[in-house]
Amino acid sequence: MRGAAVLATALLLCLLSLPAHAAPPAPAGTLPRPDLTGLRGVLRTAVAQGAPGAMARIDDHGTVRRVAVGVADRRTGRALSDGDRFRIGSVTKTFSAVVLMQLAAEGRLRLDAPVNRYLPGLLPDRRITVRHVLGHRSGLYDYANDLFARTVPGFESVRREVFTYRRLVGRSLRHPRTNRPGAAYSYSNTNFVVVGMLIEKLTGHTVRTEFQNRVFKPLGLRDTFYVHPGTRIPGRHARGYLTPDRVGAPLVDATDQTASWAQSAGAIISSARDVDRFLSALLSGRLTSPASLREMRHMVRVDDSQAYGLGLRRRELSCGVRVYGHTGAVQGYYTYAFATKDGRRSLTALATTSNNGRVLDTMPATLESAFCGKRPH
Ligand code: HEL
Repeated sequence: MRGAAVLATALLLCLLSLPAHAAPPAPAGTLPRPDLTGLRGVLRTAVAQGAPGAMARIDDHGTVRRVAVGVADRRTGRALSDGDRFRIGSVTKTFSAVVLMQLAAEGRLRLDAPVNRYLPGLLPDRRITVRHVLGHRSGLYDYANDLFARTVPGFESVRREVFTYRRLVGRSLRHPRTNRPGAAYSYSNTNFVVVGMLIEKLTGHTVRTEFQNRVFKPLGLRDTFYVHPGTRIPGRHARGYLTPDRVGAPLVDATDQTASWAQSAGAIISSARDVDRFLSALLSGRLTSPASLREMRHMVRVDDSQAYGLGLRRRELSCGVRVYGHTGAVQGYYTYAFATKDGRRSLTALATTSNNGRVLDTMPATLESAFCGKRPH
């Protein structure tokens, strides 16, 4: 009797700790069908709010669903297609995390060792571990806050710049740490610049080589590139448009840039097909050992509906489905890329503008349409 009461209390506590708007996690195998009409409506809204184009691709147990609205290029008026390549911004962080987790599984580094063991003297605090940087819990200040305090001048000042990793870390270290190592989640590009440095130090190769050999080639990602410090997107691609801070100012075509400010934190170019394939491979265990995937999916709560693992976000949807992936914002492009826990349904959605608050607020609804199968309100 007493056992049952304890169990009931535990269950109640567990339910109370769920986000206010979310249903309990949905049991496996009950995923609703995607709502393509709803998805098209969300993308149309993003275009009405100022994105020149918006598109999404769902890969669902081998069935592909595609929706695209608006243009890929405002000058030529070419229609956007789900096959267009684009800059995926911080979805790159999941690729970088995969490479580092592979190196950890090969015994080349320990997640709980100090970063400075592998990069002597880099960080001012020896307590910052590899796990802290992968989970944004290092307290390293995000140098992007300073770079992009003013959106268009900030972008134009880095558009053709080539940064070394050390220079980016140096910019972060001008500021005090945001928290004690491990004490709190605080998102920072600096963490994934450190991840890039670790990859290069441990392998003796560039991150481009490691991405290619460990992820792009094995998965056959033929639309995926790490172009740094070149400025062009190869092949057919969507142009990306930055929204200036001044209301009514014309959009800035931000497609061509070195993305050197981002590198291993955000410089990959890809397509919806490839990103879906990547997430599906990762979550179904084809890129890391089962133990590494468990570590990546071990989450720290960010807010009511989100949590962060190691280079991996989790979103909890209104229907109780939990999805794993990342979001990305690089000048001109805003990406949502998530998949179910088993990787069998994945969604990549893109809006071809960034720094537009209304579009950014609209894009999460793509997840509801893709995984909850009902029209978003
Ligand atoms: S920000 C994010 C997203 N992440 C982070 C990273 C990435 N992208 C950046 O740090 C770029 C900053 C934005 C640049 C620019 C724009 O919107 O294009 N904004 C400004 O200049 C504002 N003054 C947490 C949203 C992520 O989803 O992980 O990607």
